[in-house]
Amino acid sequence: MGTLDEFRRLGADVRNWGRWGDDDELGTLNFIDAEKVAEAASLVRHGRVFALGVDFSSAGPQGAFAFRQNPVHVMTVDGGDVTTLARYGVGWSRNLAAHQLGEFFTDNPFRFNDDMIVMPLQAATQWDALSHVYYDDLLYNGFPAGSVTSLGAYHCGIDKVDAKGITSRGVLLDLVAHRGAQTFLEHGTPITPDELDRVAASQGVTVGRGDIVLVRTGWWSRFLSTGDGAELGAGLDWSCAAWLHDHQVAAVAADNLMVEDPVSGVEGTYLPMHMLCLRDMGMMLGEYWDFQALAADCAADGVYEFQLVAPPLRVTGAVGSPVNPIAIK
Ligand code: UVW
Repeated sequence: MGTLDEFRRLGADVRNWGRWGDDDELGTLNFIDAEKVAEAASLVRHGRVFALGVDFSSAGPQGAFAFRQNPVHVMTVDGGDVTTLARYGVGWSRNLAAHQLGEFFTDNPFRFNDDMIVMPLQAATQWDALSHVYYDDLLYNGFPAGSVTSLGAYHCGIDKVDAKGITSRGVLLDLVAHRGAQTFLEHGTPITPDELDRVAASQGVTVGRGDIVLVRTGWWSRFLSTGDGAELGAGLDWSCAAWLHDHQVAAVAADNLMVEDPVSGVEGTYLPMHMLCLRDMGMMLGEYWDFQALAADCAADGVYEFQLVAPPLRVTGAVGSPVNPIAIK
């Protein structure tokens, strides 16, 4: 178990503030340059596409924390409206929506359905923006934490990374296969930097500058079989922040709820790797990704690298974003 002093020392070691300028809000996505994007595209050899996003639905993994709910999806115009509104809508002047829909649906064959979704941006497959987590009242690159207001994140919002795509070479590290786990990595068995090296070596893949590393813990497969979104499983030990820093990784994503191990490896704080990655390094975290089909394909052909395309939504000032990432081989 590390101490808060050790945590702060590692924070100082991996801190990228000023590395790409005092006004930088991209963080380690800066490692992805034009050559890297072209290299990633050259990894597409067969045209096999793997969607890495999970369902956005009421059956999602939220519920354990009162501050996060599963998506609420409601229809705002549907076939049930047609008959009634075509007959009574026009002239229903005190209900403007009914009146307008009545005009659409009267005396012509045109019909349509509309819907809306209400959800925490962190509910399902997502990117954490750099403004998601902080400590000592400072965000990445020293921006004040108070710059995230009720109006959104003025600094380090998800909209700030739009220019990066996000696309790069993706590398899957399959911890489930490496450990020979039944479904997922058992709680209390955090993933160490040495183990990441061993997995990469056994898969015959290297991790380098600008890569987006995908860590398979099996948590999502487990959730699909149990429906228990509160089950903890295992994730990256906080010391993996140094490994990600040393390898000049652009971003890291996992198939679990928090990428890092749910048991804090630092006495006196929660989620130390979140703080080191998002706030000190400027490295985005992806959570609730689904690697099942991709992992099966990688095991079959022995190729663990691919083009990854994972653009967040341009939600102005948001501290995270839903994403439907695509891996292409
Ligand atoms: C927090 O860090 C609070 O949440 P998440 O694991 O979704 O990033």
